[in-house]
Amino acid sequence: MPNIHQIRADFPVLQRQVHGKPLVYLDNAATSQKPEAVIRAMDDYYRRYNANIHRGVHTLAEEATEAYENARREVARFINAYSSREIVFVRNTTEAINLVAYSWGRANVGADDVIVLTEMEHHSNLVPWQLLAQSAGARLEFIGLDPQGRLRLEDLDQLLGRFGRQVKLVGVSGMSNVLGTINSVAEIAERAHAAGALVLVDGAQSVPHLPVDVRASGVDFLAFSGHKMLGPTGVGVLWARRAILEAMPPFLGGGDMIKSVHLRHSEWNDVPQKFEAGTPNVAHAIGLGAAVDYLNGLGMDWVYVHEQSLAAYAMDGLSAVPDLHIYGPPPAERGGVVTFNLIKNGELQIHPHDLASILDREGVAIRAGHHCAQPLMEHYGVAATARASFYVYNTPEEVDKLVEALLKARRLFGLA
Ligand code: 7TS
Repeated sequence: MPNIHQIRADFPVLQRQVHGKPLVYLDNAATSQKPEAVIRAMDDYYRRYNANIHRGVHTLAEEATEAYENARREVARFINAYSSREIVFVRNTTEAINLVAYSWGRANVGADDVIVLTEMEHHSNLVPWQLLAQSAGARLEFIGLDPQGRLRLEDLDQLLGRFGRQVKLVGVSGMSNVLGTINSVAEIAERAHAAGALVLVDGAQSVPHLPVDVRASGVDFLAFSGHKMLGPTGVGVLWARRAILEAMPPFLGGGDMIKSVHLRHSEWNDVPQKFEAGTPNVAHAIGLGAAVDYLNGLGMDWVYVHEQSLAAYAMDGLSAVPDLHIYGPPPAERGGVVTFNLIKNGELQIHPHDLASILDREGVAIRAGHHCAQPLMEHYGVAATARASFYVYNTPEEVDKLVEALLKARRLFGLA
């Protein structure tokens, strides 16, 4: 059983103070903090074996290539991929989804075809499909939400029944970055596959926080970001089944993604190199490997239970704050994300940005805004919300500080 005090000691930034108060970092859905082991792994690469990969035969180049490819194997095992050849390193979730929309989308989606998404998607699982739909003449359809912020899977059935084989892809987030809703991607994959559609999961919030198994869930594409799972910024992952990746045309052209180049034509490299044109983010892929190692040390089952219990504790504590409305499902159906507003008779009592500023004075970091999910904000009829999101190093005492800070904010605003 991991010890929370030991975990906290692994994260240098947790030592710091903000406005004279100990930092309470509750903005993990935006990005996570980094343990010493991740910082050290990247530092070590630059200090001891910095070299370009896949090309040199000298010792440093071989060591760097081995470390980079080892990170790929670690990531593959982490999500139970069939092979590390299915792991494409990209910059982030956004780039992974754009890669699929551009490469797979242009080859497989035509006029009057349908992409099914959901009303809770982050902009990065929405805008790339809008771009594809515009260029291909395809249409976008949406799975709606029930009053608890769960997906209405009957909408999926209805769309699959209505459009049949025209539905080429169903794109859904594994976990909402606003509502915390954990979506049943295995069930969605089963229904979509029965109708001949592929399934893409935006794993930006699920892969860092829940055990994710691409074989068990049966999905076709999974996108996620290193920086939200204790790793560095600038590295993310696209996983897809190998046959799908092999059939997809390249996204970017250049060095490393080719087998041979002639003046007027070229032959593509095997996957995953076919999708990794140019010098990749070697240091940060190595850092991501170290982050995966760290998470494996904790165990993803523990990570999930820890965060879910913090969310339950927070929802309980926040119920003591008058007029505080929490969006989304009950604790048992969500991960460590709690989004709320101080709202009375439909009127915001304190704007979420003001709330976040007041909380910052208390050392408590939360996010306020639309969380890159403007259609979801529209669904709820608000422009912005406040959000606390938890990770492995957060404690119930920090949740208490969040609640105290909110009560203080109400007093500052003269609210009874
Ligand atoms: N998908 C989801 C579900 C996300 O939560 C995010 C980032 C992304 C995609 C994009 O990830 P990126 O690494 O490519 O930027 N979400 C947030 C957030 O909730 N607050 O800041 C970033």
